[in-house]
Amino acid sequence: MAHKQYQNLIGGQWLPSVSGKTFQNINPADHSDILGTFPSSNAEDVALAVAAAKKAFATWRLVPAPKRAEILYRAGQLLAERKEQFAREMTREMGKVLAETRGDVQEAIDEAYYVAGEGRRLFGQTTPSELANKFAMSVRMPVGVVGMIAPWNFPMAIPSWKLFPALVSGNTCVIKPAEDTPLSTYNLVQTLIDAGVPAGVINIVSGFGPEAGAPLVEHPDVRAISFTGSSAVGSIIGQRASANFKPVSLEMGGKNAMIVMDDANLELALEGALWGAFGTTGQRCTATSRILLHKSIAAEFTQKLVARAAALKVGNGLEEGIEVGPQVNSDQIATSTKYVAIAEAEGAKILTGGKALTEAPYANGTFFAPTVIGSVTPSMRIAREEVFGPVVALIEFNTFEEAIEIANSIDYGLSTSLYSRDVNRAFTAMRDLEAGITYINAPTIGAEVHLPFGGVKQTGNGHREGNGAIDFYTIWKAVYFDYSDTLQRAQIDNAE
Ligand code: UN1
Repeated sequence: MAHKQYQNLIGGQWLPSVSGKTFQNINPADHSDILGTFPSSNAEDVALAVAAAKKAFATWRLVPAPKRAEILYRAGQLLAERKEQFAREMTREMGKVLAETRGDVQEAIDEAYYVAGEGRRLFGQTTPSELANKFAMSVRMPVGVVGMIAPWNFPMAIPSWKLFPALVSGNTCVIKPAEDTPLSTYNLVQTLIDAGVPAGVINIVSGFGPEAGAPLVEHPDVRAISFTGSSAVGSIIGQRASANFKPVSLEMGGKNAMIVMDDANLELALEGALWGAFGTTGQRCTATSRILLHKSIAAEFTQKLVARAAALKVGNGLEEGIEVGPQVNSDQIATSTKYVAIAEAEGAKILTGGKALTEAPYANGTFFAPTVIGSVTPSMRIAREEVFGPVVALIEFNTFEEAIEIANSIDYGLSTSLYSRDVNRAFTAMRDLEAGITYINAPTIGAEVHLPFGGVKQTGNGHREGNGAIDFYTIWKAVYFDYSDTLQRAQIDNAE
C-alpha cells in the first residue's frame, strides 16, 4: 500500500522538499505500521519558509491581538472535536498509551484557551514622565519570525506551548517538528489553519537537526529561537543563536528527584513513583528518574515498587489495559541499555527489568522493560545523567538535609518532589530544592499550562513556557509622547 505523503507547509501551500527527499514515520510499537512519508528538508526549504513567514509578518502583526486570540480559541474548540483521532495517531507515531496521548491533545486545548485570554491582556505600563506635558508608556511588540524546534515526547502539547503564545503576540513561525513525530505537529497546524490562521503565518519544515534545524537557527531573518530537547543539542543551538544576538529559549534535560520521607503516605508515594517513573515510558524531561528513600522505609518501599514495576503491562498503547508503551526508537533503547550496563559496572543492582523486550509480542517494536535500579549512590552516573527511558534509580538517605543535598547535587534542575506530611519540611523543600518546579505529595510530572514551565542549571537558560512565554515572544518598546509644544531636554531642562 502506498503511504500517505505529507508535505511541508510554506506560505500556505503544501510542498515537497526542494531535494525531493523524504523519510518515513514508523509506529514504534509495530514497525510494519507506517504512518506516512514526510519531506526531509534542507537549507533551501528553510529559506523559502522563512521568506514566507517574513512576508506574512507584515500583515499578521497588525491584526488586533484579541482577533488573533479568537482564532486560537477556535483552534482549541476544533482540537477538542478532533481529540480522539489525534490521540490515536499520536499513539501510533510515538507510542505512549492512549490515555496519555489524549492528555497531550488536552494540554494543547488548555494552552489554546489560556493563551486566547492573553489576547485581551498583553498589558504594558504607563508611567509619569519626568517632564511636564509628556506621556510615557511601554508596549509589547512582536519579535518577528520565530524558529521553533520541537521534541517528540509531547508532540502536540509542546508545539502548542511555542506556537500559541508566539501567534497571539503577533509573530509568524517556522516550526521543525521532531523527525519521530511530525504527524502530530501537522495535525496541530492543520487545525490552526482550519481555525483561520492566514497563509504564511505558520510554516512547517520537517526533517532532521543538522539539515533542517541548523539553517533555521542560523537564518538571519529568524529573530528568535525556541528549542526543547537535549542539553547537548541545546548547547550548540544556544551558542549559534547567541553568535547572532538572537534570543533563544532552551528547555532541556532533567534528572528529577522524588524524596520519600519516613512520615510520607507510602501508598501514595508508591503510586506517584510508578506514574512519575514509567508514565510516557519514562520519556519526559520531568520524569521521576531518582527516588530518594529515607533509610527507615527504604526496604519496604523498594520491595513494593519492584513488585509493581515488574507487573506493569507493557505493549501497544492503543490496546486496552496497556500501562507502558514502547520507547520511541532504537536509539532510545540503546541509551537505556547502555545506562543499565553503566549502573551495573559502577556497583548498582538491577532489581527488575534492565533489558529490551525482543520476543513476541514485542518483536516488531522498540520495547524496554520497566527497570528499577537499587544500591545507587549519588556519585554514580545513573544518579546524575538523563536516561529518558523507563529506568529509575533508588538512593537511600538518613536525614532530610541529606536528601535535599543529594537532590541538588546534579547538573540539572527541572522538577523535584517531596512526599512528607510535615508542613515545615514541605516549605523548606519548596524553598531549597534547586529546580524550576517542586511538587509536594505528587510526582515530578503533571505541570499545568498556566504556570511557568522550565528549569534552572543545565535544564534551561531562564526562559519559561506556559506562564512567562509571552515575555519571550514579545519585546518591550518604550514610547514617549510630548504634548508640550516645546523642546524638553530630559535630564537637562528639568535639572536643578
Ligand atoms: C516533559 O516533561 O517533557 O508536566 C513535558 C508534565 C507535562 C509536560 C511534560 N504536562 O508532565
